[in-house]
Amino acid sequence: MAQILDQKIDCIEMHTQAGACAVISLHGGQLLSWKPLPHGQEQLYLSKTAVLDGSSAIRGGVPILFPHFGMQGDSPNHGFARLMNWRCVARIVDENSDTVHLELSNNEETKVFWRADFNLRLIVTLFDSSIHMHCEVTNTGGKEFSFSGGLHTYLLTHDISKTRLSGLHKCAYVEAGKRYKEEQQLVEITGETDRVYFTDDKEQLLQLISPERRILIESSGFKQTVVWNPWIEGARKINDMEDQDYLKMLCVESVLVTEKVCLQAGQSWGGSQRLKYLES
Ligand code: TA6
Repeated sequence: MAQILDQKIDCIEMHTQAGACAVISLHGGQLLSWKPLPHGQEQLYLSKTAVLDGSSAIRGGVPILFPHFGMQGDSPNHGFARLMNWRCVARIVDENSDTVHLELSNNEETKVFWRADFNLRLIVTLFDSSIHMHCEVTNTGGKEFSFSGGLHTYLLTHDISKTRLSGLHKCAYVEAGKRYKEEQQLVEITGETDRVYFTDDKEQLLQLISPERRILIESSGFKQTVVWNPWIEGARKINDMEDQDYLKMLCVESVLVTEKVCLQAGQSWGGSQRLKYLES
């Protein structure tokens, strides 16, 4: 277990034998860094002003949103999972990969926000040029419950004006309460963007394309993909993000937003996101 950046949060450093690495924080069960081969360059945005002392959600990496996406009653925005301490329950290292299993289950702190008995397991597997994040939710109590949420992945880019997202052409989306169909083959981000794409029945994979590289984004189980960039005005309003950082990030989130998943006692659900590094 390592402490990063002289901060108070405990992190697990992951490695493959060939040299890919990743860092995952127990606070929030949150991937903070991913450096795939062949170049070992950082692929995730993590704000320089992110709060890394465990007192709030961490701005960047891959926050886990659970048990709801966005606001719900008095519960924190995007749920409490990204505010809680998770535990590491397994570590499996082999010649090609490094896998960490983290868990969060109901406790006195979660009961303040949500009465359900649950277990949320995050399995992160690091390969040389890809990383796989799998979430498994189990109803461990006697009553059914419903949840939403997902993986709020912050991808790093050197210049948003030269960054494109492929794989969304003709896909229906909702933004600011209105429905649209994506007209662009390659989606450009030219202003504040906060869209829920209905990617469930799409066969094509998404790709973040930038001059320095491409990232393949593959989801399963999650019915929607949120694409978010706050742009300059939005970034100014976010305390833990520098004003110009909207130029360096794009969130491509594998999520459940519009419908909740209902689990009966004893039932489980799984969803995953896989990121793969490709040369441009
Ligand atoms: O997923 C997009 C979004 O819901 C945006 O509307 C934006 O507010 C963002 O998440 C960040 O939320 P946060 O609570 O982390 O500031």
